[in-house]
Amino acid sequence: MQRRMGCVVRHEAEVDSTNRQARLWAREGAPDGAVVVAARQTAGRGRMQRKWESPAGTGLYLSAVVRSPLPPEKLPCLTFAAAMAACDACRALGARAAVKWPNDLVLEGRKIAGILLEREGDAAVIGIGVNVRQRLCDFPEELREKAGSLEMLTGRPVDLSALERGLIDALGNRVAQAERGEWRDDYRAMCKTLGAPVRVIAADETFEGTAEEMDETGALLVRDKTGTLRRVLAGDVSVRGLMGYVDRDRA
Ligand code: BT5
Repeated sequence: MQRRMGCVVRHEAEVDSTNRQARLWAREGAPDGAVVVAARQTAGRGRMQRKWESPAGTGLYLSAVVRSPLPPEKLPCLTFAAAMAACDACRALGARAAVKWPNDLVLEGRKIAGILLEREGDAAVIGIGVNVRQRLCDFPEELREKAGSLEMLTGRPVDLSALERGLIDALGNRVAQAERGEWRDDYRAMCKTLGAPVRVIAADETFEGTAEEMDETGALLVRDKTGTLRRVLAGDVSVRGLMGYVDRDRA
């Protein structure tokens, strides 16, 4: 059977953003599972108009077009599928990565990867950026406390093509799992935010508490200091550990 994810893979030396390119491609009829990979992004982006640092040859920048049978309200679970896929691919290299709710991958308390899920018509576009070769000095000053790369943190060389293949395969498996509605248990097991003290930073308020659970929609349930359980939706907020970006002793 022909594989779904990565059925066509476009490799580009440089693009503005693989998500933007995948969205254009989706509009032109890219098949389900089509993937764009770039060696460098000049306008890599994160959520909420934030920037994703994407220097040449140091990271994996990849976006997949997914034409999922999931109803639109369930598509956000593809973010969780992608975070698990990135985690699988990094763990296959021996890196003890974990997921930080909702869309980050962390290793030793540092962010090594991020996920950006967007919609283009009926299609979903899943963007994944993984830091592979950066040294600390390669990151802009403001990220040096919280960002890291696979090679920097494991001390071992990483074959970018092998990581790309591993990530595409893992993404295929995790998307299929999410479409069967079975993503939650594995995500909870990989997610280091659960049980941890967190600071929730929303547009209109910031509060602290303990992340107790994640519900079946993927919302985080945080017990605040007054004892109230508050439902926090991915997309609206940033969540920080209280001892740095994530709690390092839990990485
Ligand atoms: C994300 O957003 O983490 C999603 C990143 C998705 C990037 C991929 S690369 C392939 C595809 N094409 C794209 O254009 N995007 C996707 P968010 O949770 O909003 O985090 C963004 C924040 O992470 C920034 O504001 C910085 O603080 C930090 N950051 C930026 N670049 C980073 C890097 N290379 N490593 C670690 N942290 C970074």
